[in-house]
Amino acid sequence: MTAAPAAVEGADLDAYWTAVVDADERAAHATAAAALDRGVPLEEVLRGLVIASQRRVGELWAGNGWTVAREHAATAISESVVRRLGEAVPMPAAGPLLTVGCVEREWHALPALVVALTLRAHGCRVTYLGASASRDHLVSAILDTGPRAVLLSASLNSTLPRVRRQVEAVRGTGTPVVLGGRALDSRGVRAQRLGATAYACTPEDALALLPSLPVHVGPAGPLRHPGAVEARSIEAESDSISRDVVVATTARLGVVREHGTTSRDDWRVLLSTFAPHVVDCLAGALLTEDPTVYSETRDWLAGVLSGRGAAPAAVTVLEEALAQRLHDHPEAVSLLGGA
Ligand code: B12
Repeated sequence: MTAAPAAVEGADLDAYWTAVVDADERAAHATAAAALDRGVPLEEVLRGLVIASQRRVGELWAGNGWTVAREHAATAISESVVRRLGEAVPMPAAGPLLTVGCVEREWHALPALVVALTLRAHGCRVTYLGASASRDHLVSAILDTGPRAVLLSASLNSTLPRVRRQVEAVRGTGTPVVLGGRALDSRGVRAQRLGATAYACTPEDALALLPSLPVHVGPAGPLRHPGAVEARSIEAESDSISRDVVVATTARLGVVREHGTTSRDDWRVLLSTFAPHVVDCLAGALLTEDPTVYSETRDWLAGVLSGRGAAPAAVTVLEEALAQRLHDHPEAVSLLGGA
């Protein structure tokens, strides 16, 4: 009988978390390296330390326990740990060539980095494009290297309309495209509606489905349902819609912002900052015909704002302002009414 591989223990996570909180990159890396030396597989180290600690980071920020600056600092520690662990994983000389990246305006690079490193550790040659790869950049990378498949990571529901454009661009080169990340649902329905060749929940799942991917794919079929037409119009006007909605919402809530004195973590600042995210999520819901793309975001925003002292009605007021601004978009109005 072969012994089960060693696992990450509670003490490892405690030590890793303390290092992240103290912004001690050396101690964080030493904890991860010690677990590897004990025989814990790389994927388990990534899952048990990096992903587990990033989950805590997210909860602390959402609950107003941490500022965005602390969230950034903690992520920078884990990102650097993952890069250093990656230095010990050589690029294989053979094996399928894959391109891994994030869609435009997606700054959650760490999930894609974890995916890239896990695939490399399993014998794939990986080109990692990092955060927010433009369509031109992505297409040039594909044409330069001719990968077996492109794997795109999407953490934000608001990136789904841009995911669609990247899927179109990748499929335009004939290359299969696999989607993954928190913006997709676990059954892969959103990915399928966006025209992806496949959806994978984890890098291991992606690895398992690689052999079944077609070698060549045709262009993505057009999305012509009424929601898709509205989604494109909302996307085109996203900035002005967001601005109008913030003006209407703050007027109705009687919000006064003192310029230069309000912190970027204040709920009034966040309301303005996140309005474009909400608008793009609405477009994503219409495009994928999945209202939960929007309702998840609405619920998330309600939690974030109420944890920072906003009036309980703030999100309802924002939603009403959005419905009013989009009065000539019946699918959007209906989705907002039923969400
Ligand atoms: C750190 C972080 C940030 C950092 C990112 C910095 C960086 N360099 O990455 C900063 C501060 C910039 C940030 C900003 C924002 N963030 Co943020 N962020 C996070 C946080 C806390 C951790 C992300 C992370 O590193 N995860 C670790 C990775 C490794 O885990 P993972 O995502 O689970 O990835 C695994 C799988 O999903 C899968 N996978 C992922 N991609 C792919 C791709 C393929 C092809 C495959 C096969 C698999 C796969 O494999 C991975 C390994 O198993 C998450 C919460 C969380 N728990 O993840 C929120 C989170 C992603 N952020 C969120 C939001 C809303 C935002 C902001 C809009 C608001 C904000 N918080 O300031 C902005 C938007 C910025 C932008 N335009 O991109 C939401 C997204 C909700 C949604 N679905 O829309 C989350 C989920 C938090 C939450 N619950 O509200 N964020």
